[in-house]
Amino acid sequence: MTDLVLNRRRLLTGLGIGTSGLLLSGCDALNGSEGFRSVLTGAERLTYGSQRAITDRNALAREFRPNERSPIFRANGTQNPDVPAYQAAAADNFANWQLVVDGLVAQPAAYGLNQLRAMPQRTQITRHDCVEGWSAIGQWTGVPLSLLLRLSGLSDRARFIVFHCADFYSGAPYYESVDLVDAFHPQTIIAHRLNDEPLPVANGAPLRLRVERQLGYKHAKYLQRIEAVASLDSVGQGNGGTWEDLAGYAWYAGI
Ligand SMILES: Nc1nc2c(c(=O)[nH]1)N[C@H]1C(S)=C(S)[C@@H](COP(=O)(O)O)O[C@H]1N2
Ligand SMILES: [Mo]
Repeated sequence: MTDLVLNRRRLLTGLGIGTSGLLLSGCDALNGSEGFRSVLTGAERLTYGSQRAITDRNALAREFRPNERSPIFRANGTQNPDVPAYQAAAADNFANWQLVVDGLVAQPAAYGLNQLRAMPQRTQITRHDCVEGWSAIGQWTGVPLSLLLRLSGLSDRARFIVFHCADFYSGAPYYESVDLVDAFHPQTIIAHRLNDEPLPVANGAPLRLRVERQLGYKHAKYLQRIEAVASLDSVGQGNGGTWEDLAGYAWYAGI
């Protein structure tokens, strides 16, 4: 079982904060050399180009004020999974619900809701856009997915994160997936609260993904398992998600 203590040093190391100071030392001495400066300028141009490509995907989705929230956050797709194990868990107020993190990680883990609630949280008020032509603004609170992936030690062979849900569509469990840019995006959270209340069953209780730069169908509800994989080929029918498999929806549904 994973060591759940959020040891400060481990967190900082995991977040890559510990070593950044090193980058600044020695610059002044080297700046005097013409050769070095032109190398630096070229490198800067390269970095700027790739930086822009990355920054676009990392840009934050717009966040709203509390008074801009929709009076009712509409529910769509499955609104109460017709699955005995889920119904039993709901009757028990999800007291024994477990979120598994496994696949290409050093330390697979399973977290109960209390453990997730005790971790660092992020709250954001965002607009959800469904392809069926409706939107709603809601306030979501949850654990950054990046934190869970770092706690489990994501392998450098991992390329995608798959979300496995408790409900079924056409005989198969609902699932979705994102790449690592979205997995580590600061607004990508495993949400357990909507508008300051525990997540309602209709909206994905007890846990659902928020991936704010993408359309509604990517926001997997009723989360049971988060799996790191190198390829999506052997997951579901191989297109990265339930609606991608069943209806040819785009896997990357950026907004
Ligand atoms: N497990 C699961 N996740 C799901 C769905 C679903 O049917 N099952 N529907 C998707 C679609 S199409 C949308 S628009 C949103 C709806 O989220 P909401 O019910 O909170 O509005 O959940 C998405 N995630
Ligand atoms: Mo949707």
